[in-house]
Amino acid sequence: MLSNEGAALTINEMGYVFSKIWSFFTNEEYKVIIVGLDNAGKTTILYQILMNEVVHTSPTIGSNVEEVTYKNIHFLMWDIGGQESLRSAWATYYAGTHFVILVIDSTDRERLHVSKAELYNMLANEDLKPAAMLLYANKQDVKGSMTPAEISQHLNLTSIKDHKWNIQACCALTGEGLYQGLEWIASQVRR
Ligand SMILES: Nc1nc2c(ncn2[C@@H]2O[C@H](COP(=O)(O)OP(=O)(O)OP(=O)(O)O)[C@@H](O)[C@H]2O)c(=O)[nH]1
Ligand SMILES: [Mg+2]
Repeated sequence: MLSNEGAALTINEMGYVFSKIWSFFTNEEYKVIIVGLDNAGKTTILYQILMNEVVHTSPTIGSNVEEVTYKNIHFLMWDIGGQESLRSAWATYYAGTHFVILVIDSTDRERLHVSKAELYNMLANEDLKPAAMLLYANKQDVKGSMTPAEISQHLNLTSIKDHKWNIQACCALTGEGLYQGLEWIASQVRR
C-alpha cells in the first residue's frame, strides 16, 4: 500500500516552511538600535563592526544608520546620540526594533545609575516589548574598568524576566568581544 501518511506536513508546518523560504527571498532585515550614555563608545562600536576600523568620532547629534550583514543575517543598525538632551528622542526610534544594544562605558562608575535608569525606562516601553537586549560592557582595555559581573549586579540584570538579555565585555578600539555579542544576537534570530 502506498501512503504518505506521517510524512505529510500539517498546515502549521507548511506555514513555517513557507515563511522561512519567504524570508530567504525577501532578505528579511532586523532592526537594531544602539543606545547608551554619551561617550560610551556607540559610534566607535558601529563602525568597528562595519569596517573593522577605529574611526574618529565626535558626539553624535541625531543618529547614524548602517546596514550590517553578519552570518547572512541582515541588520539595520541605528546608532543614536546619547547626550542627556538627546535621550528623550530615543523613544522615537523604538517602533519595530528587534534588538537593543545598550553600550556601557565600564570606566564610568559615577554614571552607572544613570544608565540603569535609562535601561529600566526602555524596558517599560511598549514599543520595545518584543526586543531582546545586548549590553556591551565597553572599554575593557582601561585598567580598573568594571567587569560585566559588577555591571550586571549594579544594574540588577537578573531581575529582568520579560526580555531576553545578555551582557558581553568588549573593547571597541580592538574589536574584542564585539563578535561574541553579535553571535548572541544571531542565536536569538535563529531561535
Ligand atoms: N579606551 C577606550 N576608548 C574607547 C572605547 N570605545 C570608544 N572609546 C572612546 O570613547 C570616546 C567616545 O566614543 P564614541 O563612539 O564617540 O561615543 P558615543 O557613545 O557614540 O557618544 P555620543 O555620540 O555622544 O552618544 C572616543 O574617544 C572613543 O575613541 C574603548 O573600548 N576603549
Ligand atoms: Mg556617537
